[in-house]
Amino acid sequence: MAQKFIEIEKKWQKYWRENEAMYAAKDGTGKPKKYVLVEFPYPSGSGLHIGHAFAFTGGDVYARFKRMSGYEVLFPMGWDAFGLPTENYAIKNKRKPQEVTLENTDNFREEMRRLAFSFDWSREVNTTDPKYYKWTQWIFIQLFKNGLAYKEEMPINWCPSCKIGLANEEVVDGKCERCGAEVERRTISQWVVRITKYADRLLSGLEKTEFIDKVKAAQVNWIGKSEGAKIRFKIKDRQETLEVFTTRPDTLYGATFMVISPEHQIALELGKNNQEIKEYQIIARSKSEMERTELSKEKTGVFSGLWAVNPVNNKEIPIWVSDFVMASYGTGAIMAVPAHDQRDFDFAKKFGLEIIPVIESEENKNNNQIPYTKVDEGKMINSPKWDGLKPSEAIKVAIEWSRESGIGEATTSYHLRDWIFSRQHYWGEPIPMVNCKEHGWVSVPESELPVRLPEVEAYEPTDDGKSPLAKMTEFVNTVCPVCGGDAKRETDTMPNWAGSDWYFMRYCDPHNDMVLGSQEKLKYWMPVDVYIGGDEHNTLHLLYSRFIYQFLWDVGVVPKEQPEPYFKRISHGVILGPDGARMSKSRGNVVVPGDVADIYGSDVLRMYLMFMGPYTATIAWNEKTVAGVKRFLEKINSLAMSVAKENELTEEAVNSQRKVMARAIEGITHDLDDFGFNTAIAKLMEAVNQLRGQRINLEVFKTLVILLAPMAPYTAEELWSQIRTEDDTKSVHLARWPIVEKETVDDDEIISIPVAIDGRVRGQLELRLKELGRESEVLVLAKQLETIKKWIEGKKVVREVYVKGKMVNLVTV
Ligand code: ANZ
Repeated sequence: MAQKFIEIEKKWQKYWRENEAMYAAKDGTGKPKKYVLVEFPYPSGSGLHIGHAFAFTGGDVYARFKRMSGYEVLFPMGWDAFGLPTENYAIKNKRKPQEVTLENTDNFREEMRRLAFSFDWSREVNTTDPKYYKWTQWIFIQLFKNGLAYKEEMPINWCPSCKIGLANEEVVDGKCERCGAEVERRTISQWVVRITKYADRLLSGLEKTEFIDKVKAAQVNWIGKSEGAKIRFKIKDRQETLEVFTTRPDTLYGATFMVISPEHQIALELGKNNQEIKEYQIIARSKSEMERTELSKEKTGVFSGLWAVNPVNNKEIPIWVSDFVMASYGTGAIMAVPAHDQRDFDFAKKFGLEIIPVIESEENKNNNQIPYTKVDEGKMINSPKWDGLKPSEAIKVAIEWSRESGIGEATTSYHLRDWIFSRQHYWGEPIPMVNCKEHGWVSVPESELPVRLPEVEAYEPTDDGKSPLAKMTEFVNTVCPVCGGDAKRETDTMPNWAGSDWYFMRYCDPHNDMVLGSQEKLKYWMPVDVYIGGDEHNTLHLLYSRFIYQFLWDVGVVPKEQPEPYFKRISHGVILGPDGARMSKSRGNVVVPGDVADIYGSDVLRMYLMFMGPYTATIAWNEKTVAGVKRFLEKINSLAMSVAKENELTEEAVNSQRKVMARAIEGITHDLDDFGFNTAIAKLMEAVNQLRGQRINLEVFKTLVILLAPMAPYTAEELWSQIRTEDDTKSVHLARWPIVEKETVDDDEIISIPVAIDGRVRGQLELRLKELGRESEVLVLAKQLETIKKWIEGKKVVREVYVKGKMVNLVTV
């Protein structure tokens, strides 16, 4: 058996390779389009891992299914190849990252071909290809020209082991996400991208997508929009005021002290002459944000010596300096209300500060040890101006009062920070900027792009935190594009996110040298209909790429019709080791897809991956089920021997077999549409069991093979080659996805067919099964739909396509 599947795989790989066009997406055909995207991998030296195989198989089954269902499918692949792991590997092995990348991508591509992924290889992209990163750099220049990229001295998270600055997002529990080393803080001059300007757009844009709730929530939480007020407190014996951001102005009477962050302007000033504050600031600087804000952390702080005046009752309250207040959020200062905020409570307890409750409810009446935080229950007390109100009402009254008194106003804060875009590393896109004494930072003229990454011998990160490019004088020294005088190039490179935040656009028009993608092609393919990826990318990658897309939309690079890049987002599950734990080398529970394919063949691997459970679930590997899937494919193979000769079966027998298939077609089509791969396979298994032991009608068997094709492409192709007749397509993967034949079911059953305008579904047409064949009538009915009329009004319909029983597409100009 083993020998046989290897032979079959080789044969069809060769055939598919020679006929690669069958999987190539054609631009702007009359057919409705489906853009199916799976996150492109970082091509590591260890080859495809099981998570890749799982993610890509799901995408592939769906893409094949949609292709067979009459869609023009774009299912591309490429390489997110810049980044530290390759750089580290190359340094260790004294090789060039360019060479290592080439080897790894070649290896990945071969492995993907072996697993029969139907990618359109003519559109392959590689983020490290100068032809590609020319556009990554071009996007940066547009950000700069539009005031969205600026250089600033920023305290950054510094990983002493990777010798690299990390974005906040790359620090997990105070440790470097990649290597686990304790992260320090350092201040260096960095390029920063103003993503915060898009905070509201990134929120409102979600309404135009069909992301599942979990993904939307991840985006919303990350942006962290918070409605509240700014309130200014007088400082005793000083001119300036201290402004705080609070979401709870209702608790003003309970504000018994204030806290400023160690980096607050006032603290910095005091630190110059106050040794205690100075030392506190030095310690705070070495702590990560996570460490500082953690709720359970023991509170520390220093009294500033200053007093503020609570505007609501003119009470004098002390101002403290503490690191649990962050400089970068709100105003970097807070009014502390220990009776109703946990951190303030802990702080007050530690330093013996006053605690005044201002909300009373059933819940907190007898227990003042736990700060009461709710806004929708209880009533205000000890607050003469708004006693008796519910906290939520008092918030409004307090804001109004502060506005009238001229000491405050309603405001909104966001947890989203600007995006630090500089990395002090070699293996990334050079930032296309030049510094001139006279003209400051100037972008490289677009005609000079790409700024190529010089190929050099040594590129180890340096201890002083500078990029290795800084040592390459030939690269560094250049002329100012404005005045022609001496100037120096930026030597930092871009973060890994840069290449991956727009790659889905490049697939639409991968070879265009003039623009990053033509309007026409972007208009046809965008948005991505389904974007498949890991949970870990539901926040940052999704947010960054949505931001870049929205920005490019604003500057007219992408067509106005598509304000969001992704329509649906599917986050697939994680495959655990056979022991139920996360796969890891140290545990020795890693399952390598290539090894499984060696033993059982690629189809078994694919089918098992899809059958083991819901696509979105986290499930442990189970060798027994692999064997079960293998037996199933053997069963289907053996059914081929039972195909009946013409007229061998009675009409009744044929009809009963057709009924079995009708049910399978309906169920499997529905499931695949919903990414229910495991249930689709279960239905296929059920159909096979019902047909077993009989002679089988040829057409019925063909249908079975077509239904199998997306899941087990080799087995289906081989069977098809044995049974196909003259009228059939040469490859099963070009065959039409079956629809339920009308005589097998009730003629009057109503089914609903999507009606698309220029490839985008705009309505649904309800038809009786017996009407499905009447093409001209169907087209007329489609155009009369209320939901469709408004889209074609004033336009000319130049092409009308009806894919029987599947869909209508109207092409307009
Ligand atoms: C008084 C108060 C009373 C607060 C109360 C909360 C509860 P979110 O919801 O995350 O926006 N805060 C403001 N700026 C801060 C900073 N830079 N660092 C640390 N904490 C800061 O949180 C807003 C609340 O977090 C603000 O409302 C403020 O404390 C605190 F019963 O003000 B509050």
